[in-house]
Amino acid sequence: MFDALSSSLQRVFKKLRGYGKLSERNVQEAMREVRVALLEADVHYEVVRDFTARVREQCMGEAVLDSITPGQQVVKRVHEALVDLLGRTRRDPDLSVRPSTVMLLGLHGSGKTTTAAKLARHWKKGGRNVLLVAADIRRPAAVEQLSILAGQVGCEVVTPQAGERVPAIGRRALAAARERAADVVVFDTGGRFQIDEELVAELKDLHEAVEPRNVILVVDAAIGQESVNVAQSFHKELGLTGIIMTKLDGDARGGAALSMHAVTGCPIVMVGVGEKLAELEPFHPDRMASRILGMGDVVGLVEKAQEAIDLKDMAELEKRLRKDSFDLDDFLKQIRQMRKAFGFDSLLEMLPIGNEARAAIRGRGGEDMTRFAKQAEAILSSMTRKERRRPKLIDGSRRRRIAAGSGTEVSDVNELLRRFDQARKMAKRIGKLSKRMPGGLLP
Ligand SMILES: Nc1nc2c(ncn2[C@@H]2O[C@H](COP(=O)(O)OP(=O)(O)OP(=O)(O)O)[C@@H](O)[C@H]2O)c(=O)[nH]1
Ligand SMILES: [Mg+2]
Repeated sequence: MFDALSSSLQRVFKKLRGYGKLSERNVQEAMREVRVALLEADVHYEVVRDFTARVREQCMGEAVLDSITPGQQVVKRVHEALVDLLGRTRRDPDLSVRPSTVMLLGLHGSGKTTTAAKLARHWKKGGRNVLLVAADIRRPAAVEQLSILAGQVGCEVVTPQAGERVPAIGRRALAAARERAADVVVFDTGGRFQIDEELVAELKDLHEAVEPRNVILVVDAAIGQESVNVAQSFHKELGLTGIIMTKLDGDARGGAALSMHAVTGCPIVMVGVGEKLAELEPFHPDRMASRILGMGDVVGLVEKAQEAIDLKDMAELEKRLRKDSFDLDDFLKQIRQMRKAFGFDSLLEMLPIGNEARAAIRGRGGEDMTRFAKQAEAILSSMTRKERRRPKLIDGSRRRRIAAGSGTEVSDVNELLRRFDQARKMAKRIGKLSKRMPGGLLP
């Protein structure tokens, strides 16, 4: 979503890094370009004005202009300002009491019902007992939709009884939550095309009945600047504790996400990045800023791997890494898991390789990756077990035999072995990183 912004900012920085020394004029010019980039990304103009003023002021001092790496220093200031803009620190919904209540609200189609199920899945994975509540009484289909999603997630759902009003459902749900010792209760509410009195009154009624600990606005990033106005109005009426932006996977320009915190003062707690129930991510201002500046999100990558990769295999892998006995069998397993674990795109997004390299890889296509994985499986299966265990054995004649056996060329076998070498080095680095992280890579 931040692709265009990301590319323009990286162009500005590339130019800056090119100068051995920066003049005030260079900084002025760069800030003008940053300003245009942000405005084009649809960031609120007042937010843009404050942002560039702050960075310009910080960059004019000796600390930046006279440093040996002035370009880097400017990037650092922009990064810091972006992190602040996005809310500085990660803020989780408050789940400190039992049951903790979470009321979701928002306009029609913003993604409330989907997000309710996504949150349930997310918290359930974290070991919490979650209860979903269908407090959208206007549309019977809405209750049905939430029930189906609850079924997929495997959690219970409270649905309205005939003639029951929203506050009554709320109270009944709270009683059910206590009875079932639920840790979290998520209320899905009805939406409207616009904020109107009736909607606000209904939401306030529910608010009064259940006194939710978390009041979270679900807002569609695709509606751009308008989403910031929506957030302001709901905040005024109901006092939001957090915001979830959905459809960040779409082609919205991202300005709304960048303006949201600055304008409303509310933290973005999570973001929706797709229709599937797993496509919800915690929002980390610093990581998001790094992504925007093309620095990638290595921590996010490791976390994603953690979630997707079979823990037993992972423990085994860590052991083998320590003994430095990572072999082609492990590689095959890794290829299969990687393919299963991440979509090619989300993996690419997180790699710290800059937009140009990313576009180049994309140009060659995700098919390349899939084709590689398939071919790799064929080549690896044509090896003997001994060869997979001890790749060093694979000399010229064995390579020819393997190529013939898998219907590939010797150059393909060479390429695979080269990639294996890379993967082994990468795995070793991740192994080291995991040792530095408290508790290792494993939760
Ligand atoms: N691409 C994408 N689609 C999403 C995301 N979140 C929700 N959607 C889709 O948006 C549409 C509307 O989602 P719902 O969850 O039904 O929205 P709602 O706010 O409950 O709508 P109402 O109950 O009618 O007010 C569905 O087609 C969802 O699949 C997201 O993060 N990315
Ligand atoms: Mg709904």
